[in-house]
Amino acid sequence: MKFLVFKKETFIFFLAVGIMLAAISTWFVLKAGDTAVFNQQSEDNIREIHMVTAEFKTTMKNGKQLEAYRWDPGTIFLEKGEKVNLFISGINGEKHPFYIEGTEIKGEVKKGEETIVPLQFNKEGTYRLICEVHSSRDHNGPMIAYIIVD
Ligand SMILES: [Cu+2]
Repeated sequence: MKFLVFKKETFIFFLAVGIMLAAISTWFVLKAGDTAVFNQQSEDNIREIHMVTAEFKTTMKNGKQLEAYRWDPGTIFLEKGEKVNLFISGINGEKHPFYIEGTEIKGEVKKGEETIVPLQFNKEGTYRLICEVHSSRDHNGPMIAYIIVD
């Protein structure tokens, strides 16, 4: 009889310990989950700006065709020091090799592909994103976007 009572107490003791362990591990799992979510958020803190390559085209009464390639949007705004990923999708035009004036940044946007350009400017100013083949009206441009940092 006494043995049975002892066993019941032991059972309750282990049940209590088990519940405590479950509670503690749940707390750790939730805490770890929070950390993972926080890390994801800080990755997501890099703002995304999406841009496309566009084309204006028209036919004159005399049959002459006019066209102009553009970055759209043509102006984007960044805070000084802010990290931004610029996603440029190639819609119109086979390819647009580009550079950003005053930086080492250069690349190419191809039709049907997306080019990701990480941006971070530590100096205020206006930076021009220039397509090398459509840089002026004479070359079916100007395909220039303005990056304004302040
Ligand atoms: Cu171009």
